[in-house]
Amino acid sequence: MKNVKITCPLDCFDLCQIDVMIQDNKIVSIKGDPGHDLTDGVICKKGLDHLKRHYSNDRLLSPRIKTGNGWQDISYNKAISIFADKIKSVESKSILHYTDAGYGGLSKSVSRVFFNKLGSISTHRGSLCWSAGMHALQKNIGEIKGMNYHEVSNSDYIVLWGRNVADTNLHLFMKLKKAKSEGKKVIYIDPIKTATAKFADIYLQINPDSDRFLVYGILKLSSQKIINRLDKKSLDILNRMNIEEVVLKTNVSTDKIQFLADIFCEGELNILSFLGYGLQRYKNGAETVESILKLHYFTEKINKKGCGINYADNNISKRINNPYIDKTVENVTFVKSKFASFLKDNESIRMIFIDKSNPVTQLPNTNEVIAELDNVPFKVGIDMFMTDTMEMMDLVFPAISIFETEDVIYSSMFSPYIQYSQKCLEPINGILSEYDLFYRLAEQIGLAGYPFIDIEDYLKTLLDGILAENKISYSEFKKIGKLDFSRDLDNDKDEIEFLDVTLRELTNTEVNANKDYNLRLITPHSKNSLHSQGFKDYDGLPIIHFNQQGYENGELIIVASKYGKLKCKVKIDELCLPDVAYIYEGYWNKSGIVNRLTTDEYSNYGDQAAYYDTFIRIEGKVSL
Ligand SMILES: Nc1nc2c(c(=O)[nH]1)N[C@H]1C(S)=C(S)[C@@H](COP(=O)(O)OP(=O)(O)OC[C@H]3O[C@@H](n4cnc5c(=O)[nH]c(N)nc54)[C@H](O)[C@@H]3O)O[C@H]1N2
Ligand SMILES: Nc1nc2c(c(=O)[nH]1)N[C@H]1C(S)=C(S)[C@@H](COP(=O)(O)OP(=O)(O)OC[C@H]3O[C@@H](n4cnc5c(=O)[nH]c(N)nc54)[C@H](O)[C@@H]3O)O[C@H]1N2
Ligand code: SF4
Ligand SMILES: [Mo]
Repeated sequence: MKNVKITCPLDCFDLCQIDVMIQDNKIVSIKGDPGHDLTDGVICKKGLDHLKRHYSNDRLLSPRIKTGNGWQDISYNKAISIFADKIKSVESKSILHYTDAGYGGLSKSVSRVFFNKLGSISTHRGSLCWSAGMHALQKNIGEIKGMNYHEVSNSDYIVLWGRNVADTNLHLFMKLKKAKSEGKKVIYIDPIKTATAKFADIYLQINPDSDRFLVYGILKLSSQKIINRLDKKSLDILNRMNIEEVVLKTNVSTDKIQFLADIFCEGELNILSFLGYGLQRYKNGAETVESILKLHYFTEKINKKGCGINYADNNISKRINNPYIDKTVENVTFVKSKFASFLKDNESIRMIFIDKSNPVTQLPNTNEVIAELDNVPFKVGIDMFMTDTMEMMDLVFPAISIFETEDVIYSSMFSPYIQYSQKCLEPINGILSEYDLFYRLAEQIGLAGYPFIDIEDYLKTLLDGILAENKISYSEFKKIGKLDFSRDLDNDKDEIEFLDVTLRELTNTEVNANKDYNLRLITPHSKNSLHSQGFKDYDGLPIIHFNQQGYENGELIIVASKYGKLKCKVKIDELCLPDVAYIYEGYWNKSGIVNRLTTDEYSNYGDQAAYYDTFIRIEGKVSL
């Protein structure tokens, strides 16, 4: 029996290290590394599913091409020739590269290197995920800095602003369970009464997109010492607000706002805020994150033990330099959520390449995405499975699994580690890794400047700065398996400096703005699936949760937004706000893609998809 360590490559906060047991060239079992401080011997269902996905009968095992008679497997030689000929026949700007974080290892960054070497291409900017909040951090504190989880042990209160740790950040949840048993208090703020809400000591069922009003309410009810720190413009804004208005906007009572003001003003108490990303999937997302940063600034809950904010952290990513990407190449860019509009306005796009993502289910406004994607003459994708996106391609390449390559992985979301992931097995059926595929493609078209080096040299080069700083070699890094980049409060460089300390005038939420569509639709992330990946084998209807009179569990209804319609099964949630409904994101087309309903509008700052600014109505019941 051989024991190998890999890292979970999913787009998750936690970056678990996983022990893989191998016998006779077959993986027998996997489990969370008990010696890893964050993983602590536990991995979630999504992590355990890596094994099922690796050995799945549905896995793509060969390149395939769409023909008049459906899909046909073809050899790599043929598939690479077709791909290379197409690339050579079009101008680089008419190639669109669409990608996301479906796999987090550095080895698969070669697709970006490849397209960069082709010249100026078309690609997206902003994000479906976190970019409104990133904008707020960059603007207010000049860098993406996040307090590390070790500070939980020094804090008295932990405030979770829409960070649904029980479902999306399991290992912070485990740390908070321990913290609670030691007497620390957890406050959870979310419009939906999630599993985290049930776990918290104090739960505030806030109206969607209103956290920034809550923050201003807290500041308004703060002690004179805090008020004295505000400049005139900020004070004027607070003076013009009244607390009844804040209560109405937020659904949080005056008593609770006063309680928050009291703890934030109490000098002796240490408070840590963990911000989720659901909170900023609004047009006003950046303003919300900014307001929470400023709350910590004014109340001085920052730059000391047990205090601070965790949203994301670039301590590792800023140290990774890919010398093979020429940053002077200027691409044609569009806001990611506006993918379909860009295609509509740019008939010059002749070819699209999609990797590490499933835009047909994950981009907003699916109906337009499908219609516009359909018009692109040649489409190529790479995935482990025939997803709804891969079904729309003309040429598909299989992807290897995490067990089939060595890699280096980090997550800028939460885990402070960068980790080495060992190769466990040779790829099934001799399929090519993305690393080898792009190497061969680059060879075939004679791509100047492409790094024709082996994978180990590529990874080593990307880690140059990190290895030098830690005074270790790549082989030593492989042996240690991980390096820790936790922010350190004793290090001046890790202190947070505020660049802008004036409160801004707040923009109203869109609540009830749209009378034709009376329910706001939130589409959060589900516990057992990483986006669409865990819904592969689910073929029931999507489930809609709400608390509306006249409906019963299990009934089927049609819901509509101005973007499309969806057939759903009802699940009554008696704790749901009256004007809110929620459907988890990630369902495949065979069930019904929730993004058929969502808006493709984006945040005022940061180009973030404003998914949760979607409004729907119930069009009627349908029979089973
Ligand atoms: N199991 C699982 N884990 C995941 C993922 C997954 O798909 N599945 N995805 C990963 C990725 S890519 C991401 S981006 C993260 C996302 O991690 P989270 O941010 O934790 O997840 P979301 O589901 O986007 O939103 C969290 C909560 O925000 C709430 N919310 C919505 N609007 C507001 C608001 O205005 N104010 C407040 N206070 N709360 C609000 C939602 O109701 C939801 O419960 O999770 C990562 N982890
Ligand atoms: N309505 C709604 N929509 C949302 C969100 C929401 O809150 N609401 N959240 C958004 C967020 S936060 C995010 S981050 C995006 C995520 O959007 P995506 O990243 O597009 O979502 P996934 O479904 O995880 O798709 C990843 C794909 O990569 C494939 N894959 C896995 N390993 C590899 C590999 O090694 N190589 C290649 N080439 N492919 C691989 C998987 O099989 C899967 O099909 O979704 C967004 N969509
Ligand atoms: S999905 Fe997240 S919590 Fe689950 S095993 Fe992977 S890194 Fe760990
Ligand atoms: Mo995300």
